[in-house]
Amino acid sequence: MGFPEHFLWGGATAANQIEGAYLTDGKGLSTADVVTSGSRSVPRELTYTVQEGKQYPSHEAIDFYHRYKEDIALFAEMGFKCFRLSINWARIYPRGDEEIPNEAGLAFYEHVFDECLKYGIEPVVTISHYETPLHLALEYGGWSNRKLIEFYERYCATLFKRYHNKVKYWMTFNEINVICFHPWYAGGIGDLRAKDGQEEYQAAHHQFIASAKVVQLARSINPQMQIGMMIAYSPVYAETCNPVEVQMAAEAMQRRHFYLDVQCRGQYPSFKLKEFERKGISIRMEPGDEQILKDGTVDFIGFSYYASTVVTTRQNAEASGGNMIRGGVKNPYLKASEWGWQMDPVGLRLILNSLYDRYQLPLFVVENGLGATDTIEADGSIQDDYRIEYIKEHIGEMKKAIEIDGVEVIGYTSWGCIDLVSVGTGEMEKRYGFIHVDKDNNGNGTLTRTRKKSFEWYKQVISSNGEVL
Ligand code: BGP
Repeated sequence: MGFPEHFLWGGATAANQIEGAYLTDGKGLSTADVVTSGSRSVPRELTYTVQEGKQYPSHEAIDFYHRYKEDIALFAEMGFKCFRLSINWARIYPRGDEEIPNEAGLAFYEHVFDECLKYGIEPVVTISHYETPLHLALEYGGWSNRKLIEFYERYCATLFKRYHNKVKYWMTFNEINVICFHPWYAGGIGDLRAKDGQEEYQAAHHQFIASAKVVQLARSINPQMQIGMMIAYSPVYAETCNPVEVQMAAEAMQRRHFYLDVQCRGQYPSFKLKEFERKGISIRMEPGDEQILKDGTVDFIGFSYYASTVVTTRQNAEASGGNMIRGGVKNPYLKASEWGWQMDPVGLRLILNSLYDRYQLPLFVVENGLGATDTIEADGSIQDDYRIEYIKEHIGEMKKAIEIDGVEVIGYTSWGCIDLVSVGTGEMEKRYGFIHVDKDNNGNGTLTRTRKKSFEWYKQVISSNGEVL
């Protein structure tokens, strides 16, 4: 009973939110390097230079690039079984379209993986997490251009050949469904170029093909490797039992299922094809694409889960707050985070069940956690009981999904296990970590790492394999 014996407990990060060293050792600029923090604006023109000042994520981030040994040692102290990180494409192929990879970039990740493996920590790698080499965005229009498939395949071939004995779990694109909300982050497509869905869905198609092709590629290089998809997934509730609202909620879920259906079942679902027809969207496919999708379905589903959403037919209903992919109205049964994300542990059990019912694939909770402002007490400690409570409740519901419902969950990685730069705010003070990093929104601070109260708590969760919460 309880969690499976080899359950992958750990934490999650993304390269552009932790590494810093944004031009070190031959790294090229990525799309993430040129977003300005504060206004959260993405470049409006397709020609620009990096401005001095506040950049998202700050070009230094938490300097994981130079401090990874210290950080991984802290993860090991907590007993991590795995560590989710991403590879910054522009470290490996600085422009994205060259043929020879940058050896210094490859060596960096090799050292990071070796450091993890030294402690028995399994690296879990996101191949593309909200960054594309900037050159591919400027010269090719990002993922709206089919050429990117070829560049991505080359990048993946390089990674798989180099790391196949060190990395078993891979995910092809972070939150693939975000391409329609934030085409710059998720697809390297400038905001002004994408408006009506045509370009975003075309870009999504290219990512689907790229993902399916590299699933096959990975199998040919080392069949032990497990390639997953990754989606931002959460329940959408109807505000009342009015069937019209229930239908609205179902449609919102279909918008999520589209990505899952293509990547897990290997074909476009009928409801999406009908929607494309109605909206006059036509996806350019090449001969063979349908077969590629069929042959390249994923081995597991990774997903992020933070909060749930409520939809209503009421006009002028009070909005819930939320972020780029959430929205909707207030749920009177739930508390919200400082950023208006409506915390819903039971929602995690619900979606674990609905995903498993629908796809019968192993599930991996690769992001979950509470972004909060932490206070440093006079004695230097951080008493983050609110974070403990959030994670405890979510793990508790995940446990029910496993124990009571029989859902196959292979792991849980808490988002931002060490404080990092937030995507939504571009700043440091929305913190998720078990480990505090001394750096403020203005980039001041010593970058010193300190254990929060939640550090000891998570350590006992892992050592008891989820029995002591
Ligand atoms: C997800 C992203 C992460 C992460 C997280 C929290 O959408 O995959 O990169 O940042 O959200 O969001 P935020 O940083 O806005 O709190």
